[in-house]
Amino acid sequence: MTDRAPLLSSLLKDAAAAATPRSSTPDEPQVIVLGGDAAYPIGFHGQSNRRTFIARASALSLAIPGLGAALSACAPDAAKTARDSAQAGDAAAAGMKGAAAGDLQNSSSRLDTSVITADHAHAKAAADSVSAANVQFHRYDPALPPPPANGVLKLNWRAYSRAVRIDNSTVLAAWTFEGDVPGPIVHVREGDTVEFTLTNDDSVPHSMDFHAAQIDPKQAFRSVGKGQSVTFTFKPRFAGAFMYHCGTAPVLMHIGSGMYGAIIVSPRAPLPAAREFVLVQSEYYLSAAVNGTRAFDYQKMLNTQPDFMVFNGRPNQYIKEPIRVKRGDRVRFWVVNCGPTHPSHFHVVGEQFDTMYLGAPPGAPIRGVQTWDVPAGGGMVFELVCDVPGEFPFVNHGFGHAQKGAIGFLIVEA
Ligand SMILES: [Cu+2]
Repeated sequence: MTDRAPLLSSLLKDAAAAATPRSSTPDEPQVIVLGGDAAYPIGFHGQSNRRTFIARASALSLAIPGLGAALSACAPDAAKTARDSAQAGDAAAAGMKGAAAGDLQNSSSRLDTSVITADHAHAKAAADSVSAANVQFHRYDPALPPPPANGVLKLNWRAYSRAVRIDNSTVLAAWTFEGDVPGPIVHVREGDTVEFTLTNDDSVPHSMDFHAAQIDPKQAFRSVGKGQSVTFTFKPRFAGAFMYHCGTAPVLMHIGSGMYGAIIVSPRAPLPAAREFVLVQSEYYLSAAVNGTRAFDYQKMLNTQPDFMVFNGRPNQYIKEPIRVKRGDRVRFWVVNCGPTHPSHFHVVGEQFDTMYLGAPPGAPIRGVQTWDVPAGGGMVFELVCDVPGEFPFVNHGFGHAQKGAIGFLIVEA
């Protein structure tokens, strides 16, 4: 850090300070419970938290006949808190009409997240707290893995809760695909076959929505309950950088809790040789620490002011361990913005993109780009030729968000 730009050092120091929970001590690992599966923070067994949980659930249930009544019956104060939260609930419930509780197999009835039992949530949170202190940090490898050699990619994935360390002082108890945030990078070529199975190990229903697929979402992207699986097959029609995510309602909660990643589709005819990297931008919304634990904050997700904005799940990870290439290399960034809400104003300081693809490469390249917005739920391809050695920060040029961790270094070695 000391040999790098003072401005950048200053920014990162400030960002790290801002991200430190007020109630923490320097040596105390923070456990951030992102998922509603851990809706009861560790050591927080009181009625007020139960009210919070029920209020959230009730707010979500407003658009669902029957579910709201059931929740009111089990919590006398729920009706009031539901009214208090009605505005947020209406926003969350948009697009969730006509659902019925318990119908897990139908993608139009996805509000089952709101019927997690308190006992389960509590037990799960406690289990997560035991393991969190021992969770090791690992740098999320941004390198694009090779596509399948035979044109068929078989994926058998599991959805489950897991503690994920994102920096020295912060551990997430996230909802995950395959145990990490983001989930694994998927790479295929246009026209390959993806045979996908998701098995849900969690008590919360989950699902999978690949943006690279053209398929009936009501069937393929349906939610499944604990111990159940969903299988579907698709052939990506277009090359590009695509998002995948859990589509179980409220989608905001499931994406906000860690269930997303990138599926990269290369064109049949190879693009120019390059060092290829995948950057997934996303946001974390967290409540204050309670006994070292921070629960996910659904209201914050609705308010859209994130605590962290990150590339590949960890704030500033490529500042500490940069992406390194050689002088003369072409670098191709496949940038996927998983949101859940904000755009990524992607930019490399001191460089220019000689080629950028809004849509499927190699069609209609745009030349000489400084910055381009990747929308939430979108993906684009950015290329540059590293003919100048140096240390080039890649950033979300919306600096209110770069400041929260969406920044890294591309080191071009001479
Ligand atoms: Cu999910």
